[in-house]
Amino acid sequence: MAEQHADQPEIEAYDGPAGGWGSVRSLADILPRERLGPSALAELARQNKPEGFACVSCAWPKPAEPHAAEFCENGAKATAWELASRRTTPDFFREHSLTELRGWSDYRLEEAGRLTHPMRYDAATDRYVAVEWDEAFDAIGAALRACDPKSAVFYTSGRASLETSFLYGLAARAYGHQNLPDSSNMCHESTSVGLKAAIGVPVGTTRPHDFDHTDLILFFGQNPGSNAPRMLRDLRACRKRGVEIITFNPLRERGLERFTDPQNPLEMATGSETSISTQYHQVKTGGDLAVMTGIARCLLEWHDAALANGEPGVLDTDFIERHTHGFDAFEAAIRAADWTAIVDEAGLTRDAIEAAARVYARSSAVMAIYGMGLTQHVKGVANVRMLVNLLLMRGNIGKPGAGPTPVRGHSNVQGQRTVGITEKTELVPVERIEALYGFTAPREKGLDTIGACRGIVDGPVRAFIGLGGNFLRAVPDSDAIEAAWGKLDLSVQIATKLNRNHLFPARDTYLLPCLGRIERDVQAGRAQAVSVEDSMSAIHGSRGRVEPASPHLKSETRIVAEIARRIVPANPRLPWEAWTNNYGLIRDAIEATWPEQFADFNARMFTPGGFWRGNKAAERIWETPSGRAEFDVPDTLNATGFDDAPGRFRLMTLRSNDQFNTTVYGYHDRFRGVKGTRDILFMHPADIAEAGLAEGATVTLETDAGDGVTRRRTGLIVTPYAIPRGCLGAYYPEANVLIPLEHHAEQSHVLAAKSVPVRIVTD
Ligand SMILES: Nc1nc2c(c(=O)[nH]1)N[C@H]1C(S)=C(S)[C@@H](COP(=O)(O)OP(=O)(O)OC[C@H]3O[C@@H](n4cnc5c(=O)[nH]c(N)nc54)[C@H](O)[C@@H]3O)O[C@H]1N2
Ligand SMILES: Nc1nc2c(c(=O)[nH]1)N[C@H]1C(S)=C(S)[C@@H](COP(=O)(O)OP(=O)(O)OC[C@H]3O[C@@H](n4cnc5c(=O)[nH]c(N)nc54)[C@H](O)[C@@H]3O)O[C@H]1N2
Ligand SMILES: [Mo]
Repeated sequence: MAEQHADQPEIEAYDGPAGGWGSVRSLADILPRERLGPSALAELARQNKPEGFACVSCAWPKPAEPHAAEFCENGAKATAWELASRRTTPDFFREHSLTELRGWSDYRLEEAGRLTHPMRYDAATDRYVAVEWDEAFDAIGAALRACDPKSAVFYTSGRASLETSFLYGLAARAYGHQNLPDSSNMCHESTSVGLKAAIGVPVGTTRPHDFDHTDLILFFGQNPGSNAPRMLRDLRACRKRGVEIITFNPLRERGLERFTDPQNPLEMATGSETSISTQYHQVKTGGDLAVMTGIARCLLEWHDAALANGEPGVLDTDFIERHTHGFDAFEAAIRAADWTAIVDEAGLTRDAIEAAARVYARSSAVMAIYGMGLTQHVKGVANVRMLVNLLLMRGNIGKPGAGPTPVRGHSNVQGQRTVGITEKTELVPVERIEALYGFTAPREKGLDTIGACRGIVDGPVRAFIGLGGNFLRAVPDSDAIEAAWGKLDLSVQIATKLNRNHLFPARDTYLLPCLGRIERDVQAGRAQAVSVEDSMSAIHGSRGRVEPASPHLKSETRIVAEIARRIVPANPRLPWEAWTNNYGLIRDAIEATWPEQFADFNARMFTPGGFWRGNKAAERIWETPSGRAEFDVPDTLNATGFDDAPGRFRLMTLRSNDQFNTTVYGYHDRFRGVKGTRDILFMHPADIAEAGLAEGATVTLETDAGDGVTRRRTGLIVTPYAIPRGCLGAYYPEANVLIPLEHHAEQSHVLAAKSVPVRIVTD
């Protein structure tokens, strides 16, 4: 295991608000850390502007009328990370073998700077050596042609543009597979599966203006202060209008408590804060099904009582009759649920659940915002469906100010799914693709992330292409997958900075450096723009203007096309070269493939605020088998997928405020008061005492999955924290070694990263 410490650990509660001066100070640290001068600030000002670039960090919608500086602390960190002045050159690789680099931390690897040259792994010296682009492409093409297409995996991390993603999916299918896992498989796939089954669309139904019409926000398992900070302004505006925000989260996340807008001079000068949540419920990890069952139960009981008193009911019976299916079975199951079990599984009192239900029962337009706290559980899909059940009970979908609002992760993760990055045939217009592009597309379901991992361990997967990301570090059972990587015939990583995945060679191994989204992308003498889709289905153009980090970089689109033309038989309807010379032609192809959603794509791509590609459920048109929105009957109150047992804890893996997924920007999780280390175990003080541990002691966690495999993470510092009893927290990705590959969500296969059964073993 690589070293992870920066300096001396310091743990001290932070009492500032989210945003505020803390975020300004944190910003002031970033530029020198990446050795950037003030000119970087000019770039920051172009972030999320109509003619600027779409932030490379999160997918939160970019407004039509942006603020002077439409970015947040963490968006700025992401920009600075890409603008970094250091370079990881061929000299760097001459100095360091892969064996040595495997001992470096994630932080140190990426801190080495932007990759500058295409590299090939040389086993004799255990080093990457520079290679010419054409030589690399030819060798990759030959290796792929030599293997069965079904044994190749083309992974995508959610950052690549719509244009690149479309070509990548097309290349895979024309070559002969749809093994197209993407980071969404580890993220909101529970949403894509759950919402599709419930309301016929795989995405949320709300839009930015819904914040102006809502009167209650139910907030489940998402941490906006760190992971979507621009949302805090929407939440603040809602609070100023008196909108209630009811939060369910095992941790008291600062962004959901209080916020000072760092871009509001008056608030900054006076230190005024807006309190965000009007009710804050520290639900047990995996307790949301119980909470939502309790709320539903209250609504049914109050509905009965209201009708008995001759008052209007609490349920929207008209909506339920006209628009839904399956209510009777749902109602029977909820009425049969036992309050003692609900309270026990939720870890909240009945009064607390009733208090939330009371506000829900009197609100007329309700948004339900959620993130990984719901999706990354064995019952992740059931969580999403239960949230929809609650909304359906009161007709809270398809009207202003109401609807499910999943907060997507990567800046284009939702869009990649829209343009064909999926292993599921039914999610792409296969026949239209065949007719337009003149090849026979595979019909057999491809591999998702879990399937790809199994295939790497068991052997049928022979080749892996990573279009961005850090697959090896992001997946569960990361030690086991690392150990199996060497069995591959081919590993190709398209990346901007060095990460741990790049340090595990296959028989043939290539590291291909690409342009970032902020950089100028010139093809055939013309500057190109790309596009991305945000969390609320709006498509935005993005134009990079910065001088590329190295003259040897190629765009992701060009790299994908160069590989494609070497593995797909020549075909005039697949004009890889013409597409790469003019991305506008790729957008025409996207429009031809999905005409309804992408009409006039080129003309509309720079619409302020993006153009909306539409959403049937938002119009109350339900594209489900029954033609109605579907109620779902949960089969349990416990989302973890395992029973409690003496000594067994529920471990959640968490992001700090100083990282983007596996990219560690630094060692300061400001809001949680942790500095200098990521080797932390958050634990309730009474659990610490009961286990006979002392604050600051180091312990080992061992997975308690009963599958005969030993999985351990050592050296975690016991840290008293306001977390429910029986629950623990540790940082992702360092804790991924503890998550069994088969501990994933039913149906969606999202790793159950928020509830891993573990035991504490003293070091
Ligand atoms: N700066 C920054 N921005 C990011 C990212 C980043 O790493 N850094 N990552 C991006 C990506 S890819 C994604 S997917 C999103 C992730 O954004 P989030 O969805 O916020 O993901 P997490 O940080 O994993 O945190 C999930 C939250 O759920 C809570 N939680 C854990 N278990 C439960 C539970 O059982 N029930 C409930 N109700 N809550 C629970 C945790 O306490 C935490 O507040 O952010 C995106 N934006
Ligand atoms: N335990 C645990 N595991 C998790 C999660 C969790 O909450 N807990 N969250 C899951 C989630 S939500 C996600 S989305 C996945 C994330 O999984 P990934 O998307 O695979 O991982 P990232 O860390 O976002 O990828 C970072 C790398 O992307 C490359 N990169 C950055 N920008 C670019 C670019 O513009 N182009 C290219 N080609 N490469 C670029 C850099 O080399 C960088 O090292 O992890 C999942 N794993
Ligand atoms: Mo994600």
